[in-house]
Amino acid sequence: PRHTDWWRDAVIYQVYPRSFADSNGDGIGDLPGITSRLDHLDRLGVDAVWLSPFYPSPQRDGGYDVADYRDVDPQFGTLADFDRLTDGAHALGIRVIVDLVPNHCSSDHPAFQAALAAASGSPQRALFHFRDGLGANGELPPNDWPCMFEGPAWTRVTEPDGTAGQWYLHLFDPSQPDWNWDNQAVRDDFESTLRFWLDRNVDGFRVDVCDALVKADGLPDWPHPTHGVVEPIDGRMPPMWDQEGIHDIFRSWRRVLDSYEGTRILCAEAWLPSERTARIVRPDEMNQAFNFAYLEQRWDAVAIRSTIISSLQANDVVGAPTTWVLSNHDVMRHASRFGYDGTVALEAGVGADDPQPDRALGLQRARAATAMMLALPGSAYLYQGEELGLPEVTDLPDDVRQDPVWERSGHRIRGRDGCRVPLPWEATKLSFGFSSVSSSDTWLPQPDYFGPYSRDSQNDDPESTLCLYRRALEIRRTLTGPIRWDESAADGTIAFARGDVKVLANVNGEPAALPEGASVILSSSPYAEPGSQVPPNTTVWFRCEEA
Ligand code: TEU
Ligand code: CA
Repeated sequence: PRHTDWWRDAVIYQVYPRSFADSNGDGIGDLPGITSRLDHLDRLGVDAVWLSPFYPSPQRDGGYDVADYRDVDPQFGTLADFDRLTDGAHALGIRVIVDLVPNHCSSDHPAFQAALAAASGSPQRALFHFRDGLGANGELPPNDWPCMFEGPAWTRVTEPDGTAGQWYLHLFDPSQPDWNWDNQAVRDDFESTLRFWLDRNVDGFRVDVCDALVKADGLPDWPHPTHGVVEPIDGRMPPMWDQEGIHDIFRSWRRVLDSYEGTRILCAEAWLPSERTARIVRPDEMNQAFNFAYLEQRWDAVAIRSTIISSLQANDVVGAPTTWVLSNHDVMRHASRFGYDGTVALEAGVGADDPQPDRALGLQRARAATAMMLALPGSAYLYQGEELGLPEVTDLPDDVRQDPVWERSGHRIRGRDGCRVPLPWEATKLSFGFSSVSSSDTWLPQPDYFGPYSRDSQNDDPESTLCLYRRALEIRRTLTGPIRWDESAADGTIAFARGDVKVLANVNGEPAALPEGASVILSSSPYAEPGSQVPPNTTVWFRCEEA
């Protein structure tokens, strides 16, 4: 049903195009592959699909290094393929959201190539952050900012005359130069990009690192760590994150989206504390922001409950509901994250010689965490493969890994490839139906143990993770109204109601009894007869007969 507030309670499914489905046998997923598998999303029951970047790109950062914002990379297909995908999704009532990457482009982008070829001080260089270096010969970077991946946030260029020259700013990989958003030409160009995709009927944009667009005047030093929580230190915000100027940009985008028919949305991707992302979620700015607080939570009832409460309150400030997310293409899949006791570094990337997660425990907790998330008010983001209970692939050989995240503060980390391995569809086919090539020839190899996780193996098994997701999404549509907390919940459990559906999540408590007369309508773990107790690591939804 078309309603203007569709996004408020939408379930939005993230497709990572390289790894969803391959239509032409090159081992790389593509847009026609996605179109051919839309029935899966339809049967799952999602409201929208968000496509990670499919634009022309040298793929140094999985397509988050865009060389042309208004086209499709030939390895993913054509603009006509994009239109067929969008039309096919819309015909099924599934909305389409694309990824906007406005903080940086690829160093292959013609504008950056032109900047390299132009002189210091030229209008071409003014589209980016070029500066002279410090030191007697300009041999030192212009400030002390680190890049998010490895080393300093500055790279020195060789000038057209062959001499060592200026430096350019990149908060991410050196192949991702940051745009200068103080430059009106940059703003105008992105407005054209928005219109280009809106004209092609997209329903919205997920906006990559949107909190980084504006940098503090003069690019001042910042001798503090920039990873983790972004908050003021000595009364100053970090000069590269969440500067006041970002709101003007978002307001200008809002006006563009609102000039189109229907409700088109903006979702902020920013790793900020929820009270700061709430400042972006406004009627005249973005509809949503990823609420990463739930994703970052460790498996503990007290911590999870207080995260839910503070997330709901943070967004109350502007009257928009929050979002929930447990996995994406940047973090260890939650079926593995929860397989460790204690906390685990989210994005570290695990290798074969590191401590391994307990796969069964991780999956059980992941199912419980998802069942809790899908009962909460607001919108939920799913990442492809989580509906299959896919674990992180921790045994990828180092020589096939492609993610540029590799070394940080002196220790080697293996990057984010483990959550980006191509999906298994049919257990008995080559590459489990992902492609017509074998599992060792897909762009990242699939492990043998993917077979039982494949879509067809789970299709008709009522206990499967896939069937749990389908059922949760179906019942979720009937859940309305705010949360009513049950304050009498036993230690280690979380209990609340939405309308006449009650939810009991036994996180880390003792086996817990359901009230007399409860009838279970959904259970994250195989759940025995009425009257038996709900074990830890399990979420159940139930109804009670009216007294
Ligand atoms: O990620 C933004 C981000 O904040 C990064 O820190 C990211 O979380 C990563 O895990 C760092 O190790 C977005 C995209 O989702 C990511 O895939 C890109 O690499 C990044 O922007 C740069 O475009
Ligand atoms: Ca392909």
